[in-house]
Formats: sequence, C-alpha cells, structure tokens
Amino acid sequence: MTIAQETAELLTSLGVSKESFTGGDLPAKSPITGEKIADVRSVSPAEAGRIIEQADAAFRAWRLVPAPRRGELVRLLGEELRAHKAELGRLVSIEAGKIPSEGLGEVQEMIDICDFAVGLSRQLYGLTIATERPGHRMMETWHPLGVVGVISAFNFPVAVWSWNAALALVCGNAIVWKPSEKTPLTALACNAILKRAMARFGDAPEGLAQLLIGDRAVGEALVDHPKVALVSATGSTRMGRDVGPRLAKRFARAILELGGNNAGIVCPSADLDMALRAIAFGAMGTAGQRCTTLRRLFVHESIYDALVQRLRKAYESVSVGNPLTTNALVGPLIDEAAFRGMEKAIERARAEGGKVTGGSRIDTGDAAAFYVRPALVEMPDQTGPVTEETFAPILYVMKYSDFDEVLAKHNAVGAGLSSSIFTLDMREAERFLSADGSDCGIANVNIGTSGAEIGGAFGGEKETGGGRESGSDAWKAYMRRATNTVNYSKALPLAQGVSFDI
Ligand code: UN1
Repeated sequence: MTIAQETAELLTSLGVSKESFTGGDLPAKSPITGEKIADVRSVSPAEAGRIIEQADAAFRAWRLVPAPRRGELVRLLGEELRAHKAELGRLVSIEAGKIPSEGLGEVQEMIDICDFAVGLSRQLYGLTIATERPGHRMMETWHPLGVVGVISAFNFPVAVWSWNAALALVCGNAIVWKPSEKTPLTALACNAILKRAMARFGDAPEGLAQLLIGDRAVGEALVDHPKVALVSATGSTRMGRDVGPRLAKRFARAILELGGNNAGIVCPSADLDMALRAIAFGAMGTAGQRCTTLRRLFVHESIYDALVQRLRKAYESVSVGNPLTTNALVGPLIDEAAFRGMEKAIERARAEGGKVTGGSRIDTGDAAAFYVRPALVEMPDQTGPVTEETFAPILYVMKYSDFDEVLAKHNAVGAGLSSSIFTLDMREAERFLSADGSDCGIANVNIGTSGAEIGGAFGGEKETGGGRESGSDAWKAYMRRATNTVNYSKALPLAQGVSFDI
C-alpha cells in the first residue's frame, strides 16, 4: 500500500469525507518520502470572513450554555480521541514525519488537555473581594470572550490546536482554526473528530468549530476580523512580529507562542548518564523541530571533554530514517527549505570556528525527502547562528567556567521559551530558578527543555511572545473578567470618601 493510499484509508476511518482531500487546489505532502498524498481545498479570504461570522453566531448561543455542560462536549472529544488515538497518531507521523511514539504522544497530549478542560469546566472561579464600603459586595465574574482564532504550526499539528480548542470551548467561545499549510490533513481529521463529538453532544450550535485551510491571506483575514476576540498563534518570531501589531491595532487579544532558542547548563556535579539521555532527546528528538528543542548547551570545563565525547558517539550512532518502516529515532525534516536552513546555519557556525559532527543529508532514494544526521557543533563562543533559532537538529556546545557568566550567556539571546540545568548542587539549581536565574517561561532541573506536561502553563518570554497556553490558569486569557460591585445597603457611600450631595 502506498502512503497516499494509507492516508486515504486513515482519513476515511477518521470520518473525513473524500471530497475534502481529493481534487482540491492545495497539495498535501508527506515528508517521509516527499510525495504528494492528497489535494485539499483551500478557502479564500472572503469565504474565511463568512465562516468567522458563522462562528460568531454560534458563540452567541454557546456562551449561554452552562460551563459544566460545555465540559461535556470536551469530555466527548476526549473520548473520540481515545478511540481514534492509533489512527490519528499514525496520520501525524505521515504528515509531520514524527516517529510513532511521538505521533501517539501528541494525541495523548490532546487527551490529557481534554481531561484537564473537563475538570476546569467546573472551576472557572472568580474572587470575592472585600469592599471598603458597608453593605456592599465586590466580586469578579468570568464570561466567555468571543471567537477564538487559532494559528498552528506544522510541528505540533494537532496538540497545539487541542490546547486552545479544549480551553476555548469550556470557556464558552467558538473556535476558528487556521492550521499550517504543511499539515492540512491532520487538521481535517481533528475537525471531523470534533464534529462527531458535537453530533453526540446533540445541541451544540452549528458553526461552533471552524477550519480555515488556506494561505497567508486567509491567516490575515482571521487576524484582522473584528469579530475575532483573541488569536492564539504558534510559529516563528517573524510571524509574531506581523500578527502581534495587527491585533494590537484593533485591541484584540493575542497569545503568541513564537520561537525558542533553548539552552541547557551541565554543571560539575551533574548526573552525566541522565544528562546525556535528556540532551539526546531534547536536541535530536522530533528531528530538532520542536519549539522547545534544546539548541544551546553550556558544559562546565571540568566535565566538558567526557560529556562531549559521549555526545559525539550518540550523534554518530543515532538511527535516522523512515519512521513508518524502521525503528529510527530521528525522522525527516519537514521539507527542503528546512534542510537548506540547516546547511546555512552549519556553514555560518564553521566560519565562526565551529567544529561540526554530523549535519549531512542522508540519501534514502527519495529526492524530495530530507533526512539529516543531527549536528553537534562545538563552538568557541555564543556567536552568529548560535543566537538564533534554526528549526533543525543542530546543538551548539560551549564550555564554561563561571556560574554567573554562564547564567548571563544563557539569557543573552532573543528568545525565552525553555531552559534546563543539570546539577545535584541545590544552590545552583535554586539560583537557576530564581529571579536572577533563567529568564525563560519554562525552567527545569535535571529534565530536558522539551516534552512539557499539559498541567503547567506553556509559553515563554521576550521574543517568544509572552503568551501562555494549556494548564494552570492559562484559561483566563480565553475569558473576559467583569468586576461587579453590588450595593445592598440603603445609602450610597462613594469610594475613597468622595462626597457629591445633590
Ligand atoms: C511546540 O513545539 O510548538 O513541551 C510545542 C513540548 C511539547 C509541546 C511543544 N509538549 O515539547
């Protein structure tokens, strides 16, 4: 069976109609071989506008449904995802090139956030606040916000949508999703799965969950539409620099999840076996295509040679190949542009004195598939490409001697998503997590930079955009807060002792 045939079978069993993936204008490809596997129909910006209007009409009805009942829809979505985990995980592998355990892991992340959101549907709490006036009560109420736009990237084609969708739905919002043009098929599948949950739910308003497959102009139509109250956008910092100001201009809300240039620090006391495994997964896993991928590594001079020698071995021996037919740990890059970007970064690193292990293309016989041996680049200092995110498996390794200096270097890049320290010294660990430690949204001890659980808030600082999704109180960004003061007395005292007697 060809990949295209298997894709058609998977899509059909996930409930996607044949017309939506055949005969369309947008070719869908698999990075595993580079071949075309479907033709999807895209929408025009004008159609996108009409679809957003439908979502807005659905929002007006959905916001009146009690939140625990809204949670029931997300519970059914979680049930459907559990039932279809194998097929959807496989489709993620086909379309994004992930190894099977990561394709399945992504669907597990969706199931987890559904469970979280169901619980949340009974916990959208507001505070009651002491007032300064007698016979008064002050409280806050959280109300549904409106239409939530979701812009997602190819590398987490389904999980990132679900973080936003599950929360937005229990919060009483409608959702309009613009997936990456590189991964339209998994988006069609998620949409079909949610539609099935909606059918089982019964009376969810038509138009509550919408999909916009299309190009940049469609994304712009979503970002600029006055009825879209919040846009949660995952992608490059470049994309965020465009989306952020557009939203700010019309005072719409933004959750921006942009680039990462995540680092790890390996201290003299580190458990090196553990650090090695964490570094290997963080830097080479998902072929270096997570926003949380480990890209910079600072190793103390006392253990540098020992660790780098072991890392070099791991880089030379890690299995790279077709994730559908082999047990490889590293699959393909998403496309040729990703490979060219990697080549360019390595070339620049060499010019800056970098010593490169790996990094070359592996020929699988498919001219349009881009498999690479992950690159380990020993750098004399943090210069040139080391300060930027290249979405490919390149790990820059640097030696350090002083803890204060390494902390400063750690924070001296534009992005601020994820970070790790490997140490058994509690002073170093606590310092890393403190106010003058890591400046990232995620700071870990003896764990790699990637693979966060859904229970915590996910996101980063500085050029990563500052947004938070997923767990903790990230839900608050998907609702509007009203402060209510109720006077149950017979007088009208004014706050701050102001008098205004007419
Ligand atoms: C992303 O790469 O856009 O922490 C998200 C992680 C995953 C999510 C990554 N849970 O690596």
